[in-house]
Amino acid sequence: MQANERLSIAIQKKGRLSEESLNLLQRCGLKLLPSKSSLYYSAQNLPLDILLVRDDDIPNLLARGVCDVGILGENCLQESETQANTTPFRRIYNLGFAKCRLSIAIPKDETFNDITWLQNKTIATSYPALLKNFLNLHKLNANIVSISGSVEIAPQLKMADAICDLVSTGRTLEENNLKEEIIVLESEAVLIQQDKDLSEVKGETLSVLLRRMEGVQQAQESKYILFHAPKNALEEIRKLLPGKEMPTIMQLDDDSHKVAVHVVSREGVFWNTLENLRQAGASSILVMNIEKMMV
Ligand code: PRT
Ligand code: ZN
Repeated sequence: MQANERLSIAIQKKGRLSEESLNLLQRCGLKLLPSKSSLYYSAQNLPLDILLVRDDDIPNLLARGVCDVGILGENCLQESETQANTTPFRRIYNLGFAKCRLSIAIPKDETFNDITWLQNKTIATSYPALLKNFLNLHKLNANIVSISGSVEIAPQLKMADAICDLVSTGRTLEENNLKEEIIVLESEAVLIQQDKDLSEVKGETLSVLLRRMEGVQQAQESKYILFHAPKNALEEIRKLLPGKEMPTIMQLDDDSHKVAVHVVSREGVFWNTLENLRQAGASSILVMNIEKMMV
């Protein structure tokens, strides 16, 4: 196979997305060999390479055809699409990690009645294009100060009245005496490609990878539940099973009144579900993680 038929995936080299991106690809069964330069990994068991780059560079690398697909935050992607005003990238898969929101926050001692508070204010952000869009949408006029880091200190430095920045736990806002008022965008990591089809070989590699990603995600969200139950309680127990999956029911060797029930739940299994199962007659309840899944 020619070198250019290897699918290249760009992921963040160092930062909040890097560990989970690499972890996901490894859980898809890729055996990765790092390059001497530490700029990329080569997969040994699929025609695929992983490029390690800054997340902000990923849209540009895709647009130039340097790589085929990339993993980055929806926030970063939308800022880049809005700035460049180009055809949107194709979102192939929402990956469910690096969840955060781009929010407008103001000093705690300010009274915020509604969005018009922002009128003629100065707002510091690393997302000027998304903020400008948002303000235009609400027919508001505000002065945007574009800064690349430590946005949260701008109000203390009297550089701005408010900020528009990423929030996940809210601790940074709290530490800087700010309160979150408006969510501009909800974000998570996404797998993207340019809005055009890949070659047949690369497309096939991507399909294999996507199937495995789905398997990893399903396995992550699912639990395998096993328990014993009296036959006459099965009807009630069925109603309590999370996810309403079809259970496997097996006769127990030494007890003709009881059966063993196995079921895959596609939802989280909470303590109160287990307590309800127990109350309905279930015993020896086990809840196990699933490593891989293909349906
Ligand atoms: O060097 P490179 O350009 O590759 O990395 P970067 O510095 O641009 O990005 P990085 O690694 O900080 O973040 C990468 C991506 O992670 C972001 O683009 C988001 O998609 C996602 N992400 C998820 C976050 C956060 N959560 C997050 N909390 N990115 C940044 N933050 C910062 C935020 O800016 C603020 O300073 O964390 C602080 C707030 O966190 P809380 O928990 O205190 O609310
Ligand atoms: Zn970045």
